[in-house]
Amino acid sequence: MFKYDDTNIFAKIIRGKLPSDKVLETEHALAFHDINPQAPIHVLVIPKGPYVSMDDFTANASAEEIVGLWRAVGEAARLLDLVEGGYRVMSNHSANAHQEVFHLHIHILGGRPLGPMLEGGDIPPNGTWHRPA
Ligand code: DGP
Repeated sequence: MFKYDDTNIFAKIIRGKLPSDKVLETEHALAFHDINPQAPIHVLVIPKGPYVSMDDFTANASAEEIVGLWRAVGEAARLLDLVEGGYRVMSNHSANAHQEVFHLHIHILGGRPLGPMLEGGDIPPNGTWHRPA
């Protein structure tokens, strides 16, 4: 897997070298608005530690960091008043998921009906893709 590169955009945001429109900051996590929103509310929640993606994080982060990140996801959604209307949480790991920034980030999307879970993309015709058993 990729080695963490601390010149990535989100590492610079954590260090205060780049600005962000902050929603929440805790000991282990930072939440800020996505620069290219895909929904009326589109926020990213990132761990402060140096983790490339969900794979790196779930393999190597401490229990405190893992709890801290997921608590921040829930807290950010509450602060953004998304609980009643509903929201979607997702994270892209590597090529098939089209990960663009190589510091783990959890997307929170909401503010309108979001439709089916996956739209577009290169989905193979029926019968050629099988859910893993
Ligand atoms: P992903 O494809 O999951 O790696 O999504 C990366 C997201 O990061 C994408 O929705 C746009 C967002 N993004 C990229 N650069 C910046 C930035 O400089 N600031 C903010 N707030 N968001 C950014």
